[in-house]
Amino acid sequence: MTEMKRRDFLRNCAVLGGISALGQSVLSAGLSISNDAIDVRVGKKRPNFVFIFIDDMGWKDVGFMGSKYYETRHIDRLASEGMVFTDAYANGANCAPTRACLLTGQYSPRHGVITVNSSARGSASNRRLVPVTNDTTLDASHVTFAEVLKEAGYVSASMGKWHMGPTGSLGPIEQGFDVNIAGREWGSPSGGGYSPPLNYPNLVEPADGMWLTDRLNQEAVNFIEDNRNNPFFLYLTHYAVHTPNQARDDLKAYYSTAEKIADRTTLPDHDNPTYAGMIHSVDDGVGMIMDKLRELGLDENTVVFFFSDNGGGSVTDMYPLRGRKGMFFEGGIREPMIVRWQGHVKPGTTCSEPVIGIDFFPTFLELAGVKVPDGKILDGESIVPLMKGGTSLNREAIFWHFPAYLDGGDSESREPIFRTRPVSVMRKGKWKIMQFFEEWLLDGGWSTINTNNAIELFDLEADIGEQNNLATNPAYYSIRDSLLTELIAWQNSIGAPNTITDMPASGY
Ligand SMILES: [Ca+2]
Repeated sequence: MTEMKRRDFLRNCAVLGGISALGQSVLSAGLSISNDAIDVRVGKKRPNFVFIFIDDMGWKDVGFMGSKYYETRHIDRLASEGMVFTDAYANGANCAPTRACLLTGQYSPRHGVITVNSSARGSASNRRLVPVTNDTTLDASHVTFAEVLKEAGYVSASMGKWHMGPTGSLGPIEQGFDVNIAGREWGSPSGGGYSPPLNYPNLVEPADGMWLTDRLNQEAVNFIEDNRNNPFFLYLTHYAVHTPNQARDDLKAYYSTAEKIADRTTLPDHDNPTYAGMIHSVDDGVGMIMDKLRELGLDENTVVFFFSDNGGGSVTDMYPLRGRKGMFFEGGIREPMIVRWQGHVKPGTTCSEPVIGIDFFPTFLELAGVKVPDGKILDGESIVPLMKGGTSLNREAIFWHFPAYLDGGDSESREPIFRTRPVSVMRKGKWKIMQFFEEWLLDGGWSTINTNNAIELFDLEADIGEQNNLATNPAYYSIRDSLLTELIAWQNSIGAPNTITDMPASGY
C-alpha cells in the first residue's frame, strides 16, 4: 500500500527537463554566471552534488571553527573556498531524526522518527510523562530527495551510515538511491567496527585491509569517477566520528606527539588522539574527493556540502556552546557547515542566518532545476538566496519537537539525570525558547508560567552559552509569552503531540 502511494506520488513529480528549463531556473535563482556559461554548462550536464555528512561531529571539531588540536586542512580549504554557515542546525540532537528530516525535508512530527530506539529512555520512576512512541524506521511512503532526483535523471549513491531501516525493505535502494555502500539499519559501526575486517553491505574486503572511513572515501572517489558523465548525487554519510572511538595506529601516534599535545591550547577538551585520528580520516576523504573533482574538471559543476547530524559526544567539546549530543542546548544541535560551489558561492564568506537540515531538500531541487512534486510538503526553505549573498530567508523561525526522554545527563544538561526530557524548541532571530512539557503539562502551564519552571529563554547574541535563562525575568515576560504563543501555534499547525492526552502523566 505504501509503495502504491509512493508511485502515485512520483507520477505527479513535475520535472523541468532540458537545457532551457534549467537555464531559466539558474537565472531565476540569480546566480552570477553568464548566459554563455549556462549554455555551455547546461548543454552537458546539471550540477552534481556531493553531500559530506559526518556523524556526531561537534560544532568546534574542525580547524576552521577554531580547533587547533584536530587537524582538518582539507575541510579548512573547503571552507576557505566556500561559504561557512555559523548558525546551521541539525533537526535532531541525535542521529535518526536528523536523517529522517534531511531525507524527507520534513520536521519530525510528520514522519514520527523523533529519537533513536525507545522514546522512554532511563528509569520509569524518573519520568513524569509517558513519551510519544518513536518510529525507529522511515516509512516507505515518504518521498525522499533521492527519489525526486532520480526522476530528474540523477544517479545517486548512499555511502556509509543509513540508520533508517533494514536493507531490502527500507534501505537506501528502497528509498531512492541507486547505490548503497555499507548502509543498513545500524546507527553505529558496532556490528563491524572501523577496523578490518569490515562486515557491511557491498563492501568486499580488499587485500590491504583498509579501515572503514578510508574505504568509504575510496568508494566515494570511485563513484565520482564512474559517473563523471552523469548528473550525480553522492550522499557520503560517514559512520565516523560516532563511537566506538577507534583510529589507525599511525594516526593515534601522530596525535600523541609532544608537538600535537602542545596544540591543546585554545580548546583544552580537544585532547583525545583517537578521536583526532577519526576526524583526520574524514578530512583525508574530503581531500581525495576535491582532488578527484578537480582532476575530472568537475569542481565547477559540483556543489559540495559539509554538515553533521548532531553535536559531538563526551569525547569532545563544543565550548563556548552548552551541551552535547542528545541535548537541545546549542552544543547538541548546532553544526559545522560549508557550501562550496566554485563560480557561484563567493569564497571565504560567512552566513549567520539560521539554517536547518530540512532546508537541503528544497535547495537540491532548486539547484537541479526540479520542481517540488505536487502534494509534497517541504517544511524547509531553499538556502540558494543565502549562497548567492543574501542575508535572510522568508521564514522567521525554526523548530524542534522532542516528546521523548534521553538519559545520560551531565553537568551541562538541564538536570543531571536526563540529557533531555520532553521539550519543544524555537529559534527566532536572536531568541531561543524551550518549552519543557513535564512542568508545562503537569504544573500549571500558562496559569503558573512565571514560577513553574517550564520555560527557558535565551538571547543567543548576548549569551551563546545559554547560561542566563531570561524566562523568569519580568523584563522578558512579554517577549517570552509572544515566542511561546508562536511555538505552540507551530505545534498545532503541524500536528505535534503537545497535550496531556498525547503524553499522559506517568503516575509515579
Ligand atoms: Ca549522530
